[in-house]
This record gives sequence, C-alpha cells and structure tokens, in this order.
Amino acid sequence: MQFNTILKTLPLLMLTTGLASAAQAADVKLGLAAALTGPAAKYGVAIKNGFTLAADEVNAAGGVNGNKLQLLIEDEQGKKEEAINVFKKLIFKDKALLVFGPTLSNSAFAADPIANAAKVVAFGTSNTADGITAMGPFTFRNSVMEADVLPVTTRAAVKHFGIKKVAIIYGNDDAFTKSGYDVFKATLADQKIPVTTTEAYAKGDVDFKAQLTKIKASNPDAIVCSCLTEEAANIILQTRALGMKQPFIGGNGLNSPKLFDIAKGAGDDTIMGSPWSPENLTPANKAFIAAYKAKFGSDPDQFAAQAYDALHVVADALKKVKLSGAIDKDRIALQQALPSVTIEGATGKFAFRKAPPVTGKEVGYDAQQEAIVNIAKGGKFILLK
Ligand code: 1QQ
Repeated sequence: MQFNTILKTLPLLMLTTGLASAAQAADVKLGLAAALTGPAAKYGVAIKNGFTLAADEVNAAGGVNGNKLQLLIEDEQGKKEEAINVFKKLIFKDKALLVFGPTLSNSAFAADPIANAAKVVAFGTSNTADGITAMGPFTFRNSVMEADVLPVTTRAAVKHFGIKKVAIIYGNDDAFTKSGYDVFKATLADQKIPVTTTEAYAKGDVDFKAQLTKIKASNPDAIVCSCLTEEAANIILQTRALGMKQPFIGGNGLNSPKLFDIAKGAGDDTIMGSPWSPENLTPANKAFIAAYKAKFGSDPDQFAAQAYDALHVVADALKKVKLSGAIDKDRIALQQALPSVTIEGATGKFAFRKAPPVTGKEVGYDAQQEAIVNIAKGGKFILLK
C-alpha cells in the first residue's frame, strides 16, 4: 500500500475502530430502589445522593472496564408493596444487573425474595435488622447489623452516664425497630442492666405521652429507643415536655440530620452507634465529605456514606467480571465476584462475611465492620471519647 493510500484510509480506520470500541462499551444498568418520598425519605434521598456521587466519579474516571455505570433510580416510598413493584420493574422490565436497596429492612423482607428467586443481587446499604441476609445467597449488605452495633453502643452509654437501669420504647410493627428491640433486650440482659418498663408504639404514631408517662413513673436513668429518626425526634421532644431529662440510646436509625431538624437541642446527649463518622479523617472519608458538599451543598450522613461505598464495592466486583451480554449469566457472575471485594471507603475498611447459617438454606453476605459510638452535641453527632 502506498503511503498516500495509508494516509487516506487512516481517518476511516480510526473512525471504524472508534465506532467498534463505542459499540463494545455498553452501559451497565444498576437499579436503585430507595424511599425518596414519605417518612423514610430523609434516609432515601441521602442514599440516592451517595450513589449518584460515586457513579459520577467512576464514570468520570472512564467507567468499569470501559463500561459506564447507569443508575436506574426508583422511589419505593418506604412501603413494602412499592418495594416489591419497584424490584419487579428493575429486574424484569429494565433488566438491571443488580438492585441496590430498598431503604428499610421492613421493605427488604418483602422485596429481596423476588431478587433471590430471579438470581439477581439485592444489595442493601441501610438494612440492619437480623435475618436480612438469611433470605438467600443473592442478598448482600454493607450496612452493619444492629446485632453488631448495639452491644458496643450500650456498653459505652452505660459507662459514660453511669447508667444503672433503663426504660425501653420501640416500634413493634417495623422489622428494623422490632429487631433492634430484640437485640437491645438481649444486650441489656447480657450487660446486667435492669429494664424499668418496656413500651411500644405503631408506625405513624405521633403522640407518645401515654408510653412516656409510664416511663417517667418507672424512673430510669436513660431511655433506650429502637426507633426510626422521625419517631425518635418526636419521642425526645415529648419526653422533655414532660420534664424528663434522661439521655437516649439508639441504633443507626437515629443517625440522620432529621433528628435535629425536629428535636433541635433536645436531642443532645443522645448516644448512637454507627459505622460512619464525619470525624473519621481517613483520606477516603475526607475526599467523600468534600465531594459530597461540593455536589449537594450539604453535609453527608451515614446513609450517603454507605451508599457511596456500596457503589464502589460493586464497581470493584465488576472489574473482575467479563460481561457477556447474557443478563442471567452476568448477574450470577457479579454475585460470585462480590464476596471477596474489600475496600477502604468513606466508612473505613470494608469486607463481607457470610451470614450465619440457616438449616436447609443458602444465605447471603453481611458487613464485617466496626461500629463507632457517637453522642449528640449542639445538634449533631460527634465521636464519644
Ligand atoms: C433498617 C434501618 C433503617 C434505619 C434504614 C434507614 O436500619 O430499616 O434496617
């Protein structure tokens, strides 16, 4: 071939190879089912932001093996029925490779069986109830279960305030608040802290005076609250209105700025366990906090951090997967690549561990991560030292 001809065909060659690689680089569709409206939206919107930030970062760096990540985001409203609908849409209609979410454990117990039956990974970033990963080998979570968080939190709170006895209040019709209650009950027995009274409420309750009056009469040193953030905030406010000064102890459901939007300074001295703290100044967390602030103009919370980390965990797993384009095969390949992923994320060092065995069943994967104990001061959580 003459030099001249080469020169003439070069642009064409470049164009065709360019086109070829553009055709190979497909989008990887990742579903996200989050509570973007309703009482759990404060968690869900933070989760959506965490995912968006991480996906934008991965894509800006060229994607995974040349493929861009495309988030398909659906609002499950914090409701079981909607979580089921959204999971079905993402799995069967949109053909997502994996589904993140849903936001609440309560919804995960309804939706995850669909993902397990379809052999699609359901990856929870905020589900902390016991038994979530017993649903099947396709259920993964990077949220640290209450069973790991509450014993550490309770021990620290008892020491900090010199607590001798506590009262408990919890929601008895939500999987997370009920599971947190079971863990608190066992933990208090284990740590030999007597319970003066146990009071329950139902989803949607806004008036807790009847329960709080009984708690007041039982004269505890602190109040254990296995609650979602909005209920917890109202409970705290109403406790102070009754002239009670006891500190509160809770799980990671309390770790939302919404607690202080509602309870303001009345939330001070609340002790809460979580895998994430803004005061953890590792390079990964500092970079996450700065990028989040720059993108959204507000401070991130635990739920944004866990979502952000989850996307990076999946991106790392995807690096090891050779996508074939056959969705069923690729979904299973991703499930098989996930368990060995470890990262140093916004929430610190992260690894999976196989869920506790259940006779006759295959189980999924829990988070292997340390809990940090925080105390509320001046309308935000800081590390309890
Ligand atoms: C659960 C939780 C909530 C606090 C999620 C936001 O941990 O439902 O499991």
